[in-house]
Amino acid sequence: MTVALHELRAAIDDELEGWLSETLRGAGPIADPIRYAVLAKGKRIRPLLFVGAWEAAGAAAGQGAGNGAGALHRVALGPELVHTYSLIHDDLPCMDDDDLRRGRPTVHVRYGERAAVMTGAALLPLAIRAVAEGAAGLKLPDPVAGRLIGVLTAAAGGDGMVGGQLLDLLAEKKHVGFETLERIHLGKTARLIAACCTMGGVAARASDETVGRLTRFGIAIGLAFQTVDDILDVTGSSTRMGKVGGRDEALGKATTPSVLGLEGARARAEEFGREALGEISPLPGADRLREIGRLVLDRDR
Ligand code: GRG
Repeated sequence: MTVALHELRAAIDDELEGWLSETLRGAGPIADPIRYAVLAKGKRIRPLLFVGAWEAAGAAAGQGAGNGAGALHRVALGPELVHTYSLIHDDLPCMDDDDLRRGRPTVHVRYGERAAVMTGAALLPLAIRAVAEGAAGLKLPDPVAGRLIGVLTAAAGGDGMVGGQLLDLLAEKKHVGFETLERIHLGKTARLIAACCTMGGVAARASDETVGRLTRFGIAIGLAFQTVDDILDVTGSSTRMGKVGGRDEALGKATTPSVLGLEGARARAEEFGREALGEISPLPGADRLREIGRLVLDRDR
């Protein structure tokens, strides 16, 4: 039986809470800022995409259901932990210098800069551990577990999220064209989002054809996600978003509205959305993934 999206999100939150309590036992003072950052109210889009992609790949009836659901959700923690690390580092004074995140003071404001750097660093190995443990729980063969970790780490690294973030910083206060902007968005945001979708297909042992569709869906929905994020930074409510709006303009960031205007950005987000949904239209189990895709496009936080 498939559960509603809010129930799935609650199950992922439960897994996060339970797994961190168990894993951080004996970790000492780093446990507090880790829990503070991870258990704050994130939307959990990335773990939801992982589970949605796994269902779309046709695995819902078999592996991972019942007793295996915990293991599936544990794999889903991997991308969420990488993402949370990126938010902590992105908020640092030497990066975007933000004070508010997920409706609370940022980790460096609450615990100090040194603790924030170390909290982010601690989340990366935790992410790999979650994927490895989840894959073992799902009884996936070692090469499949290795592939899951490979997809996640490639997306997080120098030609993915970290590389995209550097391009983003280098583009500050410069005039950039749409192609450069798309490279930045692909690296800093879409690669990790796409990795969640690829990982769902890989964990479900889907065909290359299906995994390819899920990856292309993930890239397009990831580009839509960042475009909507740029729009919300201009039009959104800081209270609703849990972070301060208007920061992109203050920092002189290259964004879709700054390059294409607000209307152009909205049209671009819809175009990416259509492209994404088209990729998964032949997959019979893709209802959940479509629902998450629409959530990405229609979100207000
Ligand atoms: C400092 C070594 C080092 C690396 C930096 C900071 C970083 C790596 C990458 C930053 C990538 C980044 C923050 C991209 C923005 C992606 C984005 C729009 C995040 C917001 O995601 P949501 O809305 O957040 O899903 P919640 O809080 O809901 O989880």
